[in-house]
Amino acid sequence: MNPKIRELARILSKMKRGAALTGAGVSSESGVPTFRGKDGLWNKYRPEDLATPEAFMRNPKLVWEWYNWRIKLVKSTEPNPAHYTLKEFESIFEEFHTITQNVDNLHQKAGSKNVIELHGNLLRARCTGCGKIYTDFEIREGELPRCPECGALLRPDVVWFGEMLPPDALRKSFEIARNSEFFFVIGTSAVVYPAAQLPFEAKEMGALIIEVNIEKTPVTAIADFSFMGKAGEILPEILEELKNVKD
Ligand code: BJW
Ligand code: ZN
Repeated sequence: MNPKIRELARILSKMKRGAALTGAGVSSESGVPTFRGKDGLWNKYRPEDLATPEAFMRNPKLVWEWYNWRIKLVKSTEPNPAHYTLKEFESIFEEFHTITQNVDNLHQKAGSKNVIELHGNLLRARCTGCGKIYTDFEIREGELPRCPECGALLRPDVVWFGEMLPPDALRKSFEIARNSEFFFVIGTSAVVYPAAQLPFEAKEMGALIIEVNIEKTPVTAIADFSFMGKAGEILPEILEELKNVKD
């Protein structure tokens, strides 16, 4: 066992309140593509064409086609050991929240209850007219989905560049970051704001920062523990060691 993991587990075993900020890297072992990096979506597609309100107004068909592909893909995936570990953390610690930038629903599918979605969810659509949320919307080939209530176009219920994050989720996330004794930052490049501010906020309030990523990020410099490796491998090791220490 990695001695750093043992040391971390000893420290965590005395703590009560914590959280994790997760990003696309947490789901990559489930087969969901990340955004940045060699195999990332933004290496193949331009965010300006697909993930802004302007892109949607310009070409809703193109945007929906891309989202349909991603919705199908995500529906065919399953949570991995990283998601399941975070679910376990909810019963190991007195208070534990998963603040996610992911839109793939995999934390919920793994059974996590305290999930805060900062960038929305692919499995929901929202009416651009009346704002109604739909969880079972059907998209027919070559047709744009419309609101059964008001007839306006539906859009994916996700947060695009230049859009505000859901205010309640954002407020709650900052509150959690400021009140956490420990704060995990897992599988995120930590470059998209305001989510990327959360680890710095937690650090400023004295939280222990634990990063799990296959490469360095802007958070690495402030991390008390930095594990360079796959989330689906490192997190279960931390969980196992935590259980050993607690016994
Ligand atoms: C592993 C692993 C394994 C891999 N184990 N690790 C200049 C111009 C315009 C705007 C801005 C600007 N400067 C700042 C802004 C604001 C902008 C922003 O931050 N831009 C930066 C990119 C510069 N932010 C916004 O616009 C936000 N809104 C906002 O700020 O509102 C106020 C405002 C309004 C108007 C103007 C200015 C401000 C909204 C951001 C919305 C982000 N939306 C997306 C798409 C969601 C919908 C969808 O999925 O289609 O969210 S973009 C994309 O990035 C997605 C992600 O949630 C987000 C973060 O990405 P994430 O999760 O970190 O993924 P990656 O791929 O970047 O990283 C993966 C990591 O995993 C890597 O580090 C790997 O190493 C690692 N990894 N495998 C462990 N197995
Ligand atoms: Zn409507």
